[in-house]
Amino acid sequence: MKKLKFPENFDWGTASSGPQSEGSQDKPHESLWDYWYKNDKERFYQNVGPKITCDSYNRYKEDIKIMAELGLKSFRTSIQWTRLIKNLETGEPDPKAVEFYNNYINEMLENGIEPVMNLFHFDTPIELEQKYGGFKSKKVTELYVKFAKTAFELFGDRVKRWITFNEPVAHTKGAYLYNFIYPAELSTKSFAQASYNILLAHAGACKVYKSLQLSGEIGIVLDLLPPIPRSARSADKYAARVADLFFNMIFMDPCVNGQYDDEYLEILEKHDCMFDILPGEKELIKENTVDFIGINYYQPQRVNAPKYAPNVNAPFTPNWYFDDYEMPNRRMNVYRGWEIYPKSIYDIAMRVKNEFGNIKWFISENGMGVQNEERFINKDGMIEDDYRIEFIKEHLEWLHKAMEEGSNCQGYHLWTFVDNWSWTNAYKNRYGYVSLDLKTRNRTIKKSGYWIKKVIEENGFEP
Ligand code: BGP
Repeated sequence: MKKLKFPENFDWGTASSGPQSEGSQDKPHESLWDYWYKNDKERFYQNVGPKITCDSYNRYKEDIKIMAELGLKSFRTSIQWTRLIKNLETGEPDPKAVEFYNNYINEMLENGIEPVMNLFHFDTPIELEQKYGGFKSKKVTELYVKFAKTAFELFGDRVKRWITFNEPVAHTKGAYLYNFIYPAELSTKSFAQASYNILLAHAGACKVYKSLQLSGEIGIVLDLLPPIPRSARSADKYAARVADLFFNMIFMDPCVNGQYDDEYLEILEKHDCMFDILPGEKELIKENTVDFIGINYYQPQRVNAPKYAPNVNAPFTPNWYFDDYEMPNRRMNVYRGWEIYPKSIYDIAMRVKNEFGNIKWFISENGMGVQNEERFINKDGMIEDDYRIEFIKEHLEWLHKAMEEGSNCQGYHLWTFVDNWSWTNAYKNRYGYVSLDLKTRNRTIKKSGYWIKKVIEENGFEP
């Protein structure tokens, strides 16, 4: 079979986040995760919290050495708001944190790894949740922009790719619709307001970044879960349309095109869930669209029209319009319980090309979570994760096809580098090119790590 070749400067990278990899040592503040864990351990897989994670706070040099050994070109992680900022009201930084992030970034650069820095990976400081109600309040939007400005001023001379938020809708969905992120308050109105305030925070950060005239780019990472209707029936298609408006276009439209789809706003109005807009905000959004998009893709969302009419006496939820549909015989990652459907990566890529002005973008997360991966350790102590190699290959094949057809994709970042701690799932699902020993925190390259090294060297692979 013909070898698939990628463009000359294709960005072969990998991604993690601060709260999932650094550990909480020396942080001046607690995030909502630190707090939630302390107060509700039962929610966390095997009751394990984010205190140590990969201990990259102390072991980042080892991580970067392995990245360089594998030939990876870039690494996305996040600067923790609760670490960098000492005074949350003024945005004044903590000197110890400044030193840590300076060292971390410099170490990447010295090893030829481009740092891609994200400013929010689901980790609001708990004080801001408790004092102001988190992103339901525009005060928190303002404080986020101060934090972003501090980060740009401190590290913007060396960081050339900035991300304002990771999967903002996963955050607001989890916090206000589906009960998996603190404060787990079920209210569509809060979902809509917090999502809007995050959009303002994002646009505000983009504005400040541009005003500083640093020579870099700024974007956002979105989890586009393409909703696939169960059938061609118009009711199922409409169900997919609404799921798309609420969970994809809610950020994609305003971040790239500068405005919402009116249909989303009409649905909110109809159910009395419209958010508060102040003068000047529409213009802020319009004038501060992104330079690029990062797209996280794991699995599609299959939907159909709801079977039953909604209970109109209960509070409105977007699920009045669609139900998740478990297609029989769909291909599953049996180790995680998620569907495997690589073609969606092609569909997303072509949609970006055809509907979003072919804006520059990259796969910022894609990967395969596996439970109890220790069972695949060979006699030399290496995890033989052939399933992961297969998974990556298939997704890259579809991505390559889209790029051949003109989609402006610049890179592929696997989630994740070293197996990390993942929210309430803790260490249940392992995703890395590199495994983490939970007793010693030692790192061992998996078979997929050696495989990607070869792919990067050859800038392609045989399908
Ligand atoms: C993405 C998040 C990551 C990571 C990943 C895997 O949505 O951006 O932070 O957690 O999902 O999730 P899980 O460990 O729950 O399988």
